[in-house]
Amino acid sequence: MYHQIRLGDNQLDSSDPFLDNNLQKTVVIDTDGEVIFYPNFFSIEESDRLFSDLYSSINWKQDIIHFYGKKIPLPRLTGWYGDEGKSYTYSGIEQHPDPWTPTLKLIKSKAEEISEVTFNSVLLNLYRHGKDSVSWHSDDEPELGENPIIASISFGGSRRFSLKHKTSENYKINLDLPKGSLLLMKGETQHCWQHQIPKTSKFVEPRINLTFRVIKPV
Ligand SMILES: O=C(O)CCC(=O)C(=O)O
Ligand SMILES: [Mn+2]
Repeated sequence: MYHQIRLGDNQLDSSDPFLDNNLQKTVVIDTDGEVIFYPNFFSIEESDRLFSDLYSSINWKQDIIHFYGKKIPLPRLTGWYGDEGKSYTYSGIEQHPDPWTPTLKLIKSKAEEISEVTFNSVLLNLYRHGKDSVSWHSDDEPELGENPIIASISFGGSRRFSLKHKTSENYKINLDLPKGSLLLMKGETQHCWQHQIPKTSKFVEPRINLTFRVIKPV
């Protein structure tokens, strides 16, 4: 089975007390985990302002992974911010967070209000063009605990996001993540599903993604 979620398919769930009248919500996955999509979590104006702010103020780094004796630069730039002492290993790279900035605190508090979680760190990715990507993975590092809740916010150019079930091979979902959107991944999602941002040969504007996380002592 192949699922394609289009923006026009989003349905308003007015029974959710966190939603104001303009906030749309779509349940993307409700089997073996839960993924909820809010396409217009931030307004276009606010998203453009936050994109410019983050683009110029984040301490963007080019991480390198070691693969069969070769040094391979990750196909994106990253930034890592959070509470002091919350270090985290990602793709074999130990990350030490920079301290929260006022802009990140503002975005974090909006993410926390809807997620009902206090996040202590955020990983930022900058996809400079269509050749930047993140390959199939689950956010299942031990520091994230058993069933992590991850709030993923996007600014800048829209990119395709894909989810595939780990055992039901042909169960796959594609959705585009536009500027200002929030994707909440919870429950068993990271056990049962993988996700990616594939490369594209189409022209795409630079994109910034923030994934707010709770890092636990291991
Ligand atoms: O850019 C995205 O939307 C996803 C990023 C991601 O999956 C990650 O950093 O773990
Ligand atoms: Mn991820």
